[in-house]
Amino acid sequence: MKRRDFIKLSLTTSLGAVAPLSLLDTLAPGAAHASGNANATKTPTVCNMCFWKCAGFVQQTDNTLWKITGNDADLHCQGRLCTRGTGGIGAYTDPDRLTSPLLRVEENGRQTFKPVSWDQALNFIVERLNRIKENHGADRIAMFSHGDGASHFRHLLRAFGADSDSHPSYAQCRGPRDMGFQLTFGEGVGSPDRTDMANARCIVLIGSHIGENLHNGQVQTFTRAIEQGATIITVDPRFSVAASKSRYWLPIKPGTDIALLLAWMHVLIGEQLYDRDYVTAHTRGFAELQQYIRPYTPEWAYTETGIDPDTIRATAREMGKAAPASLVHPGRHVTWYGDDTQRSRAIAIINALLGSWGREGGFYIPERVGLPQYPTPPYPQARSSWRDFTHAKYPLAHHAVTNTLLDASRGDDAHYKGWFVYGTNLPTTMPGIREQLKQAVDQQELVVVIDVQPAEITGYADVILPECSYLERYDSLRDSPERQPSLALTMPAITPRGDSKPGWWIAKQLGERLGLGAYFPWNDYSEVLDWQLKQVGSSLQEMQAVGHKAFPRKTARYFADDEPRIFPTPSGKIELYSSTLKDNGFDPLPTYTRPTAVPSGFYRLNYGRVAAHTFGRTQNNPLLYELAPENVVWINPLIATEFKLRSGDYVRLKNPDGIISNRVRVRVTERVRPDSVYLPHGFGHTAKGLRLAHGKGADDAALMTRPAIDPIMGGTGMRTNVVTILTEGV
Ligand SMILES: Nc1nc2c(c(=O)[nH]1)N[C@H]1C(S)=C(S)[C@@H](COP(=O)(O)OP(=O)(O)OC[C@H]3O[C@@H](n4cnc5c(=O)[nH]c(N)nc54)[C@H](O)[C@@H]3O)O[C@H]1N2
Ligand SMILES: Nc1nc2c(c(=O)[nH]1)N[C@H]1C(S)=C(S)[C@@H](COP(=O)(O)OP(=O)(O)OC[C@H]3O[C@@H](n4cnc5c(=O)[nH]c(N)nc54)[C@H](O)[C@@H]3O)O[C@H]1N2
Ligand code: SF4
Ligand SMILES: [Mo]
Repeated sequence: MKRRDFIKLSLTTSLGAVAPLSLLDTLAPGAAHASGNANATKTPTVCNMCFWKCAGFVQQTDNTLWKITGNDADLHCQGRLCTRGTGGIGAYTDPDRLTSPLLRVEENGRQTFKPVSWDQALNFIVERLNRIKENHGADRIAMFSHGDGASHFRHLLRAFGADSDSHPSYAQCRGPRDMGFQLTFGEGVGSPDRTDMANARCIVLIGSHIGENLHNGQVQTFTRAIEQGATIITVDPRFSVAASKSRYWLPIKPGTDIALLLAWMHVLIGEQLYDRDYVTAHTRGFAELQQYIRPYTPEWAYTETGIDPDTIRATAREMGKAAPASLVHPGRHVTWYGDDTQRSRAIAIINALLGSWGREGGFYIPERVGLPQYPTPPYPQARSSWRDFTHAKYPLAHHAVTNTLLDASRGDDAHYKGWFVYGTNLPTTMPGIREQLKQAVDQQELVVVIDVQPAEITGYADVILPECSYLERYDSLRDSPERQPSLALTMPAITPRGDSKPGWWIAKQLGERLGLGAYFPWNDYSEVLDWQLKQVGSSLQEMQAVGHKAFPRKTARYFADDEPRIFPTPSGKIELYSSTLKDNGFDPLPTYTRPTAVPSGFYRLNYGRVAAHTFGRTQNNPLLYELAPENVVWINPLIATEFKLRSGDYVRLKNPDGIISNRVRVRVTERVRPDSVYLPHGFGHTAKGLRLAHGKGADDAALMTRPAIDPIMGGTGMRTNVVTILTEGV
């Protein structure tokens, strides 16, 4: 008998209505352009509907939220919000929200969640935390989190003596890219991605489906590049929105991008199209690279990728001609086939050959304001940390790999004894771990989930703590590394619904009950913000009026051509050849591995984003639900004919391990290759409390039972999975 049964939370409904959808049509104009309402008050906010963090204003009349608009001064959005940003009001109105702390109890032999007071919930957690500390040590608490709001709980746990926080945005998203760029340039790409697309004359997208991937400022700079006549080259097996805006679309055979990248290097070097001065001044390992890429001709790559040699040469020449205002976009979600760090290295190397790193139209040097931390006592030394588990397997990883903390939470000798989960829906976010998740949760003496809605992860909790939405709370100031340093404020526009509370309040309450009050020496988080702002010559009062404030840069945005530079790599140069990889037993130059063949009768499971939703977090938002209630699976006409399917028909997808999806509608389209199907991520919710989203569409994550793990940094490669199509009885 499991200690915990998985409980599908079920709460009580009604719907709202909303806005239109369609590259720039999906971005609504900002405050200055929008139709006005003289009585509306405007409260600054930073959109939390995804992690691009656009600054905006919440407009309201009579304590009723009216609309959210972009802040014209902010470069993340330039006054426009995307569909999800304007739909943020639904994050407040969603009737299925969590509004009370919930405690797992046993009633009549059945486990269920019971609403309890904050006192009861907090005391329960404190009692368990103290017990874990006494029996095992304070370091035995792991945290899984996504988003800035987690900072309050990281602070709490560090003060308590635990240093084991991990985010899916590393091992399930950007990790391989940041590792590939770090190894090459000594620095990662960061967020917002430091691409200077607005000034680029040639942009290559490897996958990056900008337009469906709706990172606002990025969509705008990409659009500007197109308007200014930049050459766009999109490499994608699917005819994406970005592909439709491109001069060249390269419908590559899935999983073969490294072959294409090697052939591009072959042409760039062979035809002397690379930036010789830059390469001579700043890089190390060119001779090894030149020797290495000799066999990787476009003709060789053709047999791997299906892209004809003339196109490979023509596109390499376009890239070379535009250099250094020429970039290969590093991508963002890059955990694809398990060889992802090597693919990201190949992308980084091409950018080095083009001389685009640190150059106008390539990659700018980001700068942040660098707010000081509010003074609190130093943290105690944690007896163990995430490093013990992540570095044991992946010594080069810069951040905790979620999977390594999960593994250290399983089995009779599980190291971790308690979990905090903040803002991440692990069952749908970490493919291939559902059984391990149950095992790990079973070993925990305490599982706290802090969320805004009854998502799947809440069913694994002992205690569910309802955070209020970003529209109802102060949160940390946005201080991102970017083109122009700036700060942006999140503050409450309206009183929290029900008994939901801001994260800072929850963390402070727990801190005080644990005897850690010295780490929370303020009454209200606004005091922390005011103190921080005053250190940089602003104040909370100023920010409450303007919402966003730009600061002058202290350093140059681009490299000066004649200046020697020291890169933060071991050699001080851009490392085309990576001795670090070699010393750790990996290939020092990017190697191509042919992807495993798709078995007959199966199709590669491809996935991506839809404009109206963020991951799996917005499907139950009543406004966004109206726009896109379910996903559809894209199927090539050849396959549709074989299965006698038409657009709109329902099918189920089945993977080789027998997992069968919910029924999902078909979209028959030439835009996908016949060797794959495309299923947007985030749908097919199984949590009953998400009454709108429950059962709507199919869940890609459930079908991903065979991910490929990146041996260099532990990333979860998700595109190795295959499915077959079921048409009977759906
Ligand atoms: N609307 C919306 N926008 C978002 C998000 C969201 O949830 N909703 N999430 C944000 C986040 S966190 C991230 S990380 C990004 C993710 O967005 P991206 O970084 O753009 O993600 P990718 O995986 O590069 O893009 C998916 C594309 O890769 C293509 N693809 C599949 N297999 C291959 C292959 O083998 N080779 C090549 N070259 N292409 C392939 C797919 O067909 C698809 O078009 O989006 C961000 N923007
Ligand atoms: N199968 C598959 N897996 C993927 C991806 C994929 O495309 N397919 N994409 C990967 C990528 S690129 C990323 S970045 C990750 C994203 O991974 P996650 O961020 O875990 O994705 P979500 O499903 O949006 O889960 C977010 C959770 O946070 C909660 N939440 C939302 N707002 C708040 C808030 O203000 N406070 C609190 N406390 N909670 C909040 C939501 O209710 C939800 O439970 O997923 C990765 N995993
Ligand atoms: S890109 Fe859209 S969802 Fe993301 S922060 Fe900006 S407005 Fe919000
Ligand atoms: Mo991501």
